[in-house]
Amino acid sequence: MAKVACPYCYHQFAPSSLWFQCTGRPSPGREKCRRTVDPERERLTGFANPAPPAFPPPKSWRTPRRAACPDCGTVSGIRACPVCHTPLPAGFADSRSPLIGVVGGKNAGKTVYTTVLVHELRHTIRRRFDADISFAGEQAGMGTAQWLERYEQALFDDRALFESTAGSADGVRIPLVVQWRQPRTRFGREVHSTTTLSFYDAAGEDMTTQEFVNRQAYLSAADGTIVLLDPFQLPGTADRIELPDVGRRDAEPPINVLTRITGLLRAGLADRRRISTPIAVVFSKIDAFFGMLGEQHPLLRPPVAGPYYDEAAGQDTDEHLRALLADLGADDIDAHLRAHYQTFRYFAVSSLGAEPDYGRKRIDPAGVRPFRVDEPLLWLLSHFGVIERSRA
Ligand SMILES: Nc1nc2c(ncn2[C@@H]2O[C@H](COP(=O)(O)OP(=O)(O)OP(=O)(O)O)[C@@H](O)[C@H]2O)c(=O)[nH]1
Ligand SMILES: [Mg+2]
Ligand SMILES: [Zn+2]
Ligand SMILES: [Zn+2]
Repeated sequence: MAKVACPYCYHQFAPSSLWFQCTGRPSPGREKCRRTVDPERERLTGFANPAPPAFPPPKSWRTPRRAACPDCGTVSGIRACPVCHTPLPAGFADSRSPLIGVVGGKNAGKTVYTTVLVHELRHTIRRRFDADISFAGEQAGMGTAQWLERYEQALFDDRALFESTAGSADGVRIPLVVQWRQPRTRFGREVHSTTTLSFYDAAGEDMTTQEFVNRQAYLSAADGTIVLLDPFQLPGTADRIELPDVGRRDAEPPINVLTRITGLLRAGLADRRRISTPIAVVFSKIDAFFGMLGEQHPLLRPPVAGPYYDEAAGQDTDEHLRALLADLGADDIDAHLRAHYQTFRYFAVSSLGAEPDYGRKRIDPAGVRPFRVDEPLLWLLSHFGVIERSRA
C-alpha cells in the first residue's frame, strides 16, 4: 500500500499502521485515562502538554476505524501518527495530504512569507476557491502554531518585523497543518474532498551547512517545495538597485543554498535522473525591484484571480524571471535547476508589498499588501490535482 507521511513529524508509514489516541472520556465503571506528556511526541515535535495516551492498533487482518483503549476500555476513532503520536486531523487516512516545505537561505523572507501566505489562505484564497480552510486540531486547542499567531499579530496589527528563526537544534518547530475542504463537481454531482497541507518554515541557519541540511528530514518527504531566493544576494543586484545595509549582511549566494538543497533531494537518486518533486523557485522581496522594472513591466501585473491556477500567466512570469536572473548575473541558477529538476517554475512575490524600514524593522505605514504570494502554492496545488489549472 502507498505510504503516507505524518504532517507533524514527516515520517512515512503505511496507513494500516496508524495508531489511535484515547478520547480521555471515561467508559462505564472504569477510571478514565490520565493526560500525560508523551516523550516521543515531545522529542519529535516539541509538543510538551499533557494529552490522553496514544496506543497502537489491535492486531487484525483489516485496518480498524475504531479501537478500544488498552488502559481504560473507551472506544476511540481518533487516529494518531505511529511515530510521533500526534493526533491526526479527522479524515486524514482518507484524504490527500501533500506536505510543502518552505526553504531558503538565512534572511530570504521565509517566515514573513509563510505568515502572509497562511493569512491569505484564511481570507482571500478561501473565498476565491469557495474552500473551507481550518487549522487541524483547532477545536482541541492545539491548532495554529503559536509562532504563527505571534507573527501574524506583529505584521498585520503592530506593523513590525521580527527576529530571525532559531535553528532546529534549539527547539523543534511544529509545522502548520491546514485543512482545505472544497466542493468539486464529479459526474454532475457535488462532492467534497479534503486535503491536508503541512507547511514547515525552516530556519535559514539550518541551510548554511550540508550537515544541517541533511538533518532536515521533512525536505525529502515533502511533495512540493517552495524555495525562497533572496534577490539581494544575487551577484548583479547591488549594481541595479540600492541595497539596504541588512541586505549585505549574512550574505550567501542563493546558488550555494540551492546546491545543498539539491544534494539532499538527490540522495539515493541515480545520477542520470532528475528530481521529480515540483519546486517553486520564488524571488522574494520583488517590491525592491518595482522602480527598476518600471510600472509597465509584465511582472507587475498580477493575473486575474479566478478559481484556478492561471497557467498562461504562470508561464509568462517564469520567462520574465529567467530573463531577470540572467540580467542579475545569476543564470547559473537556471542552469542548475534545468540539470537537476524535472519540474520547476519561477515566481515573483512580495509578502509585504512595499519595502519596510529595514533598520527599524517597521513595515510601510500603509500596512501589509501581499503581492502575488498565492501563485507558488496554487501552482503546487494544481500539480497535486487539488485545484484546476486554466489552459490558455
Ligand atoms: N522588501 C522586502 N523585504 C522583505 C520582505 N519580506 C521579508 N523582507 C526582509 O527580509 C527580512 C527577513 O525576513 P524573514 O521572513 O524573517 O526571513 P527568514 O528567511 O525567515 O530568515 P531566517 O529565519 O533567519 O532564516 C525581514 O526582516 C525584511 O527585512 C518583502 O516582502 N519585501
Ligand atoms: Mg525565519
Ligand atoms: Zn484510555
Ligand atoms: Zn508524526
